[in-house]
Amino acid sequence: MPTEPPSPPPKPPDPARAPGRDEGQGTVLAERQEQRVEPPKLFQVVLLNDDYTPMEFVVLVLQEYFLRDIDTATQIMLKIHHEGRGVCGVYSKDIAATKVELVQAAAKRAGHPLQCIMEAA
Ligand code: TYC
Repeated sequence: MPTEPPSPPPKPPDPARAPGRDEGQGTVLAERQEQRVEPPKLFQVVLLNDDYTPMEFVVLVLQEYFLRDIDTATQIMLKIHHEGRGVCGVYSKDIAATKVELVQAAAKRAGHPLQCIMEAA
């Protein structure tokens, strides 16, 4: 009984046909892919007014966590006191979230009800 000839081994991929390679005619094709990089979304960190947190503590928070000088910190604190809320700074998402956590932790440690939130700028 005749035996079947062994089947040929599978062919390796032809490197000349891979994208961007020499197509066998001395031409190299470069694939141009449009890349769009969106600018990072920004978030504002906002302090809310309350009736109990001392003004001095809010000014200290603005100096320590938002790097405001004492005059600017005082102006921001007074704006919050009169208008109910005020923007402390604008940051990328991670930095804003970290500032909110640090301020909330500092307020809790000091026993003040100060509220700090972040929102899309
Ligand atoms: N309203 C507070 C007071 O009269 C002061 C205050 C200002 C509290 C800003 C919070 O985010 C705040 N002691």
